[in-house]
This record gives sequence, structure tokens and C-alpha cells, in this order.
Amino acid sequence: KEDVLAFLAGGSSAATGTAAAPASTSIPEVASLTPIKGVAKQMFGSMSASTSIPHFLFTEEIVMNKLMALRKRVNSSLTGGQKLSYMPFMIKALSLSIKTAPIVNSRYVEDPVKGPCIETRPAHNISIAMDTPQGLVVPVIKNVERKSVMEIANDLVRLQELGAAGKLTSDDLQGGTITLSNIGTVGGTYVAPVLVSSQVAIGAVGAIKKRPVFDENDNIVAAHVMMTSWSGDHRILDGVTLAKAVMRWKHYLEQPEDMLLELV
Ligand code: CAO
Repeated sequence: KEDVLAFLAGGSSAATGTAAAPASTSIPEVASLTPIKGVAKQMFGSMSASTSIPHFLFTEEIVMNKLMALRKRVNSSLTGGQKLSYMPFMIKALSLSIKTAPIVNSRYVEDPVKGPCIETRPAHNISIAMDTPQGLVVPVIKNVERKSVMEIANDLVRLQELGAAGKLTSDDLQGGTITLSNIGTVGGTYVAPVLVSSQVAIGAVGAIKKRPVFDENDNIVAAHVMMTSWSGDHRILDGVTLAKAVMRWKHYLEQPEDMLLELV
């Protein structure tokens, strides 16, 4: 009982062997104002701008068994401590899906002469939501349509290292045409992603989780399932267009060998 009372009072707990934080640091005694600066200010600005975009949400589940097996096999053959995460495959699969629905890689432009326009963009510059010590940053892997999975992996590692060191340049952070966010590194199942105003689609994935599913013979089997959620700018994209692109992306993740057929 004393332990519980001491814990509630902000003291140490002999029962758990842990020292609770002093009450003064966990519960501020006076209100304070912290200016929103740097990375947090950029997030404040870009997310405020996105409130004028009519979002629609499309979600689907993806069975990751084959991609997990492929990744395991690839990683077992890599040397020098190199290891691929799921992201390089997801990023390449997204680029291949964009080829079937280029409008998901476009943006809305208010042209002084032509008025409201859709600008198509040939480069697949994929923005990656990244958690860093400074906060959320969204660096860009450029020209994914011309890169192998291994080149994408190297770019991602480079950006992660720069992000961790707070050394991403404005060039690293500019020019994105579509965004992918993997919150599954933290956990969680669903996330409703918010668009940036220079893009018309953003996708997010949750954690891969072991789930019972029906196989083709109606037997219940274990599968590794990942939920994905996509937001689209409903002024530019209709639901079917984004859904078809996401279903193509799902196909590449569930049947990763089919990506081979698209490689140049
Ligand atoms: N489900 C389960 N495990 C996952 C996973 C998922 N969806 N994604 C990654 N993992 C695992 C990886 O396999 C790795 O574990 P192992 O080495 O044991 O296999 C581990 O999580 C760490 O992965 P990573 O961080 O090294 O690499 P990544 O390429 O998967 O992710 C990045 C890179 C940048 C997406 C990630 O580090 C990150 O910052 N995620 C947060 C994104 C974010 O903030 N989103 C919110 C935006 S809105 O505020």
C-alpha cells in the first residue's frame, strides 16, 4: 500500500524497483508557451494548408507472406551488414502502380491563363514520412521509376542517416510527387493520412500482424496481414482511380515476383 501511495505521490516504488519521475517534471506547475519552430513549424504550415483539400479515404488489407519470404531470402544473401526493410519494395511497387494510373502522381495547379489544371509529372519522386529526433520530416526518393530496389534501399538509408543527424538539405526535402508513410515501425493498424497540397495521393501502412485468414480451400490459416489507408484529393481523383492504383500496388506486394515483369 505504501508503494502505491508513494508512486501516486511521485516518489519511488520499491515494488517495481523503478524510480518515478519527480512530480515537478511530469506535471508542470505553471502553464508555459513553447514557440513552434523549425521542423514543427513546417508541419504546422503544410498540414494547415491541407485543410482546404477535400480528402477521401480508401483502405485495404495486404497479405505480406510472399514479400516477407522474399525479403528474408534477399537479406540472407547480402553481405557487409546490409539489410533491406519492407520500404524499398513498397516504394518500387508504388512507382510501378503509378505507371498504370499516372494521375495519382499529378498535382493541382491554378494556371493564370488556363485556370484550374492537373499537372502530370513524369518523375516518380516518392516522399517518405520519417520520424527523426527533430520531429516528422518528409524527404524524397527521386526518380524511383529509374531505380532498382537496391538503389532505393541505399537512398532510403542515406536519407535516414541524414534525418537522424538533422542534416537533410532542402533538395532532399523538395520535389515529392506522392507520399508513403510507414507507421508500422511503431505499431498500430490503421492511420488516416493527410495530404500535402502539392500532391493528390498519400498512402500509409500499419504494422504487419499475424492474423487468421481463409485460404482458397476455405481452411483457416495464419497470414501476415498489413492494413493500408490512402487519402486522395477528391477534386482531382475519383475513388475508383485511386482504388485501382492501390489494388495494383497490393498485387505487387502480394505477388512480388510480378514486379520482375515490369523491370527495364
Ligand atoms: N510492420 C512490422 N514491422 C515493420 C514494418 C511494418 N509495417 N515496417 C518496418 N518494420 C520493421 C522492420 O522490418 C525493422 O525490423 P527488423 O530489422 O527486425 O526486420 C524495423 O521495423 C525497423 O525498420 P526501419 O525503421 O529500419 O526501416 P523502414 O525502412 O521499415 O522504415 C521509415 C523507414 C523512415 C519509414 C521509418 O523509420 C519511420 O520513420 N517511420 C515513421 C513514419 C511516420 O512518422 N509516419 C507518420 C506520418 S504522419 O505523422
